[in-house]
Amino acid sequence: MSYKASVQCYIGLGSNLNNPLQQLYTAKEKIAALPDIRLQQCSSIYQSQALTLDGEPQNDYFNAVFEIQTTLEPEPLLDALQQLENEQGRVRDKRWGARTLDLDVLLYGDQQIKTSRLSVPHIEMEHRSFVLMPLFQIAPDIKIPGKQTLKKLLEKNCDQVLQKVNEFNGTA
Ligand code: A4P
Ligand code: MG
Repeated sequence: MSYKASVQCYIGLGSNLNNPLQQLYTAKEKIAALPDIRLQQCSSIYQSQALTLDGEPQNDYFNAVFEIQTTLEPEPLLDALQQLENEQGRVRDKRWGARTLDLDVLLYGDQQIKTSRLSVPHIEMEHRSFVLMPLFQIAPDIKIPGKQTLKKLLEKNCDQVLQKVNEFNGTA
């Protein structure tokens, strides 16, 4: 990592294709190996039913959240994550379609970002217990800019069924 100031970020991981647990383990190794990123914390892995847009059934998802420190600006961070998605065989056919690996920028420091490529905080995160729960596990006091406390958001989404299924063997 260079001596540029680094920013604390949270990345959401999701997979529901081609051995999702292995996809997440591979993603962890690849993220930890990126030169401008330091992997600080990994949540447990949680399983949940796929949220879909078209009602077509999909395999269950496995989700997790990582805390990283990075010297990358927001869009170069997105580029690096999308390259990892591509390396793990991500095919973008339809929105919210099944995927080998999805890497979302949930939070980038305390910044609110709105560009053609990036909305941060991630636009859907406040409605998703499969994001809020793993985030709460590793950063219970984190502030989500422009939103209620994480605890309040979790209470609002408490009807979503989520099962903790695996660990990443502690921190990186
Ligand atoms: N983009 C904008 N903001 C961001 C951000 N904060 N992080 C843009 C990452 N990308 C961001 O994403 C489409 C475009 O969103 C990107 O090119 C980027 O410029 P994509 O990954 O290609 O497509 P997508 O993932 O299908 O769309 P979207 O809207 O990002 O979907 P989500 O929010 O990722 O939801 N059910 C369960 N149980 N668990 C899941 O993880 N995930 C989804 C997908 C649906 N159902 C799920 C889950
Ligand atoms: Mg995505």
